[in-house]
Amino acid sequence: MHAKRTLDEYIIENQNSIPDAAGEFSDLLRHIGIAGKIINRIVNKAGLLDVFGHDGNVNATGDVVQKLDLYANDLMIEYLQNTGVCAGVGSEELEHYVGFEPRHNRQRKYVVVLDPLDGSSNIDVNISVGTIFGIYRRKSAVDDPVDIGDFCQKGEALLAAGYILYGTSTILVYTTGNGVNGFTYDSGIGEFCLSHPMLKIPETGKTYSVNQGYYAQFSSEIRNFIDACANKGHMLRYTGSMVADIHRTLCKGGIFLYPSTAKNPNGKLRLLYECKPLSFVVEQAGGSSFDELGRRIMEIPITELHQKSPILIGSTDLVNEALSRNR
Ligand code: P6P
Repeated sequence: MHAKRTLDEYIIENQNSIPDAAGEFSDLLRHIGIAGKIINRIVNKAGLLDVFGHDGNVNATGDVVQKLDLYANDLMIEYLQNTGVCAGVGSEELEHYVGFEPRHNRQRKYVVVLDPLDGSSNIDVNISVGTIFGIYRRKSAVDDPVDIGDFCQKGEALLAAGYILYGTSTILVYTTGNGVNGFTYDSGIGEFCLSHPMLKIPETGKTYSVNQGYYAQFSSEIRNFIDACANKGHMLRYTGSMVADIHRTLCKGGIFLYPSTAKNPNGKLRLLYECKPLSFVVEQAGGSSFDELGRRIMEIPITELHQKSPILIGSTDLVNEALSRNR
């Protein structure tokens, strides 16, 4: 019987892929995993705790804040701060980035961008939700306070990115630029175990994922592409939870689209802590990710923390077909 390969073992075995990591980078990934296990426990019991519903506020980008959003946000921040190597966090739940004081006499070399609980409005109805994270090396000096320039970096500068999907099972998927691996949580031993080694997205697929309710607000080119998918008999699958839709697309092939609409002329999804980390993962798995104008998501400059972008992401054949209608 083969021993299960845990996330911790995999991270340590591969930590040399990050220059001058000296174990610090591994600590960062491991702490994200630990926080994910705790969030998983709470998400799985949400119906039994007073964590359903929202706390009556809206976040920096106008989304109604669910109680669990704040819980996940505070937990992730606590664990990242405790590593001593994270200098600060840019989170969907916080209007401004948060900087950390020095800890354990370690050098705060990295910053983390985070959507602590994406799709959280689905929690009350038991639909999968997820955590999205990206790790950058800070640009400012390690002994200085972080500044906005440490966070507003292009996707190409990402050292690592991934997500934790709290679904029928809980899986942590991440890349450090050398392929994509998935680790399924085994509650029997309390560890994420390698279950999806070197994930590759199929070059094409028969599933398109878009909120059909906005069809009338899409550009004619996007509507033409959606019509072509429907006429080919492709399946429409949309959960309202980006991490779940992207994970299905990654595993089965297909395309996820959140185009610009009258309501969201720049798209709804956030470039820094949703689009770029997930684009890093999908590209590393052999897929593509662009905005409606054909700009590669990983190259789009970021000027503000909560900047939004339309996104077409998934199997390269389908993304190219969608874009060909815009050219
Ligand atoms: P809509 C969840 O709020 C989210 O940020 C993503 O997880 C999801 O893909 C999208 O918004 C859903 O938005 O407008 O279709 O409800």
